[in-house]
Amino acid sequence: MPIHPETASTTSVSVITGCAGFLDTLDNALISANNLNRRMGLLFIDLSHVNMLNTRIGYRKVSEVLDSVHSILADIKRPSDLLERIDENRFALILPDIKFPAVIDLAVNKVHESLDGLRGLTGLETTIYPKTGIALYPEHGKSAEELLLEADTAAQAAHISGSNVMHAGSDECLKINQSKLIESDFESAFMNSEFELYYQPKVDIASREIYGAEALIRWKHKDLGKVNPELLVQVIERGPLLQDVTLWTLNTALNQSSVMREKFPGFKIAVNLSPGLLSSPDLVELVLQSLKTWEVPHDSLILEVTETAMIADHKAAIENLQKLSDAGIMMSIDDFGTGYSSYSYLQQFPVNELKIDKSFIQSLLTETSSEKLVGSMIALGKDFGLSVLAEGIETVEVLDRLVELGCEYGQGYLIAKPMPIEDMTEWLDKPDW
Ligand code: G
Ligand code: MN
Repeated sequence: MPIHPETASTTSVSVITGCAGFLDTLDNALISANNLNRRMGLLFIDLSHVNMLNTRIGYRKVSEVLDSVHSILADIKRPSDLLERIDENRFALILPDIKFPAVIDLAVNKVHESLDGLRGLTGLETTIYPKTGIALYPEHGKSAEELLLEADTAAQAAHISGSNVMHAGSDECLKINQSKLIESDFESAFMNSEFELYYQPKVDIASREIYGAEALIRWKHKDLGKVNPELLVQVIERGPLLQDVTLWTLNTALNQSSVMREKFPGFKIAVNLSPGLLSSPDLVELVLQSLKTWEVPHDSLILEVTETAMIADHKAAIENLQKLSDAGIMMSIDDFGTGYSSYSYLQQFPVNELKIDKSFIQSLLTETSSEKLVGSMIALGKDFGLSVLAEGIETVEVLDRLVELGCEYGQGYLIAKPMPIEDMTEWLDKPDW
């Protein structure tokens, strides 16, 4: 069944007041659908975004628009369909007999097309389309509560994704709901120490010596399992705990690096620094304090900063990075090649390492342009006296080609996947790549 029990039970949904009457209607419809062995469709038609127009067209006009939506929907519905106004700006259309799912898409199209006429009423250029969530009985819920929740959640997912229609249980809908769940559980998970650092080795690809490791944050959610790392980083960067999480990462990585540094003197531990923190007035002090706490030599720490962050070009950011660099900390440009094509920041920012983005490395042997670009980036890095590292090395053929092109360092699944500290410590004793 496509319904996602965890999502359905925990995702926050919009506040619907006074919907008891509607739930009774829906329950009755479900009972008949069940008795007649029919499939039923529920359209949750949400116009709450229209309230944003209060300032532009006034409360009275907005209220008129919503009333018009109601009459338009009442006009176009088939006699057997049930229309309910759940509250001021939300409507439900129950389609009691769906022979095949495409019927429901036709109904949604009809709803949206019919609202084209609102343009005249609002005087606005664009039509006010509702955000419609679609749920089917019995696929997405067996009770009125379940079905409404699925349709409502789908409508909210439509809002978030910027589309007008969303089917409950679709991949996109599940993805959006998952990210909402992750966002709402994130803070307590952090407080409860549910996060963990994984380490991915960075190596000298020609001599095969170990050069260091990058610390990467991971979270195993109690219901959803391993959270997609990219999604996790997005949630962290958008949220209020960015500085706390970064400090936790820095301190944990510096603390855990002692084992790695004992095995390999000169081992460099790399920590990612979010763009949002670069200009923080506390940054330099906090980093220096962590190094002192864990007694880590300054040049054993690499701070990885994405190219896009550098382009932001804030005076405070430049000053911070300069201070960190003056203190002997290594600076690295992460995901190099994906940002702006201006390289002026190579002059403005103190940089020691350049990490070529994995998209170029993964297409190195299949796209001539990638090979040319990688060759140029290696030459550029060397001209500036930087260590050049290729990210995302997955095959021996790519590794060999990078060595031929003069690339010094590498990182990627071929060498090792990111792993917990225990595995990393073992791997360092026997680097089998
Ligand atoms: O570019 P950045 O440092 O943000 O990328 C780190 C991410 O890339 C990590 O989450 C890691 O899991 C992933 N990664 C590391 N090596 C590889 C690889 O060889 N292939 C792919 N597809 N992803 C990788
Ligand atoms: Mn990185």
